[in-house]
Amino acid sequence: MQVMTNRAEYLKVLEQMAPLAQKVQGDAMSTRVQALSTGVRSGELLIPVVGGFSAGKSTLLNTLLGRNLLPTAIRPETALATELHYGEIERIEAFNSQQLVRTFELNQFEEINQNAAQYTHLKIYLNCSLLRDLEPAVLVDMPGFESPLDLHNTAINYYLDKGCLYIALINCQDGTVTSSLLRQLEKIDGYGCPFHVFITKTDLRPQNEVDSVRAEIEGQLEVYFLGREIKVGTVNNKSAAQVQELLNNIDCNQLFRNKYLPGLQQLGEALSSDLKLQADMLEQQEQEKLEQAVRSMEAAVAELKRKQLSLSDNLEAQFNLSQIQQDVIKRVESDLHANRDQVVTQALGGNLDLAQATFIDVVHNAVVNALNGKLEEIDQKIFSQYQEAMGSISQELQRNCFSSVDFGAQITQLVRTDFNLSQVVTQEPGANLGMASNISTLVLQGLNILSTAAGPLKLVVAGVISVLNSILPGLLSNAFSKMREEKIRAKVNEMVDNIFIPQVLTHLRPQMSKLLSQEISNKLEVVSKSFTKAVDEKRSEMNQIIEQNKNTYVERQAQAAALKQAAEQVDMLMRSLA
Ligand SMILES: Nc1nc2c(ncn2[C@@H]2O[C@H](COP(=O)(O)OP(=O)(O)O)[C@@H](O)[C@H]2O)c(=O)[nH]1
Ligand SMILES: [Mg+2]
Repeated sequence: MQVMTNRAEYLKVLEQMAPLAQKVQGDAMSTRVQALSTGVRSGELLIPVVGGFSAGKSTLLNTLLGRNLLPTAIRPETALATELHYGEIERIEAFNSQQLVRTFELNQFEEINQNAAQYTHLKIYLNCSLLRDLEPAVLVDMPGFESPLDLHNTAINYYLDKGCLYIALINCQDGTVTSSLLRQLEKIDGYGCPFHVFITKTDLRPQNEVDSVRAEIEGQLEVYFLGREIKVGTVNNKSAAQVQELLNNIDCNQLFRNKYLPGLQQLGEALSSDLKLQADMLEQQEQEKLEQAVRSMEAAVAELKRKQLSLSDNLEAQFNLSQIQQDVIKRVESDLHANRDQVVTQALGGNLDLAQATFIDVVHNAVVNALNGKLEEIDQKIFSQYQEAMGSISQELQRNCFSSVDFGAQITQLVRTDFNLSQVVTQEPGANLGMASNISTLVLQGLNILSTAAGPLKLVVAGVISVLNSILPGLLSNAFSKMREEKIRAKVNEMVDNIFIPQVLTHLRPQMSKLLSQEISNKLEVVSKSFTKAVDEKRSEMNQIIEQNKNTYVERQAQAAALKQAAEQVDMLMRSLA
């Protein structure tokens, strides 16, 4: 177990922040400080081991553990995301969403696999020094990027989002990095998370071929990451020395800092500006102005609601949905054609399950690639629309009541703080069911903040995958029972191009526009609710200050001075962190 100086430092800062947060009216700030303290105190650092189906992920972890524990060579639908924890009593815990549903012995994997559809993820507890020394880091054995089961995908997406360092594996027999892995690495990198790439199964190739595959992949990564040099390591089922060395040198302190410092800083800034605002309000001599400010806040809530309605009514025009939909379908079509041969070979070889998994993987990557950037632009656009709405309220307030305070900026800062908090406060993987259901489970430590704002693509991708899962088995077995009689490969290819792929697109097209609008409506709702909540918080603070205005001006000035002093203390704490 590494000694975590950063954890201790952040906890100390949060401990000092707690009484300062209590000085602001209302308990929302205190609750935030508490929620973050809980997150920091119990925070685990997840290290997902990612890579395509059959890349050798479970085998690598078995080699590291020195025991043949995790099942290998299993079918995609039985693969469950599995956390590896240190624990004196060895066991496997099976979860369904947030619930621990059953505990198994280590040798009961077969039974777990048979019922895999019922679980979201597993936690294995092993009494071994590797895992103990790694704490608070936790290795996670990941299934391929897309499981045929929605339930499993919620957990997969959770880990893909929440890791703080990633180990990516590529089967050296593949020779290249797939586009899905590249996309994944790009996303990880975009979050500022480190990743390490290894080629696996190097015992199956002569050394010179392994070297050239490694050089090839390093070249590919360098091009993709614009000239950055990324070293690729090697492992096989006899030696995991290079991964072991990586694990020995993991800097948990640095990882911990990456994960928690930004949220802590945001919270500090929000607290400081809240204290200053309340001091200003106390010093305000004209009661009327405060009351006017409360009315402006009420107007702001109404304005936010109007904004949501007007954007929802014009999704198509505002966000150019049909163009996006067309681009996605076009991309899916061309990627399916490009990967046709591989799928046909698998299907003609009788492996319809594998053909289906490959097919889904291709569509998944196509959708992710086509939407890449676009939905983030939409996020930005939604956010700035709301910011703008707050801006006009802010101006009115500045004119009428508080010339020195930018409410719009404060509200936006609060919303950002809450989004970040919801990202770092630990939950069970199954809780992350995409935005729609998050809205109904807005409770985190008694605080109404959004539980993780589920990456930009999740709903669409999950929707597409579930459409494919429902139509593909029928289409595939139908098509290929006919095709096997055709024997001639060219003829089969022609049928795939002209009948099979168009059929898939026909199913996908109407779903795509439905999913896109649904995704954007959900985003609107989430953003609208967060802004409304922040405005409500300010309004209730103001009402409480108005109550206090029974006190004499001198008393209020003394209170204001105390608040300003608290704000300075918070600022000082924040400076001590940098
Ligand atoms: N020869 C050899 N086979 C391996 C190696 N790693 C994995 N395999 C085999 O490849 C298959 C898939 O491995 P698995 O660990 O289940 O892959 P996962 O799907 O990424 O977890 C299994 O049959 C493994 O025995 C390796 O280094 N050498
Ligand atoms: Mg596996």
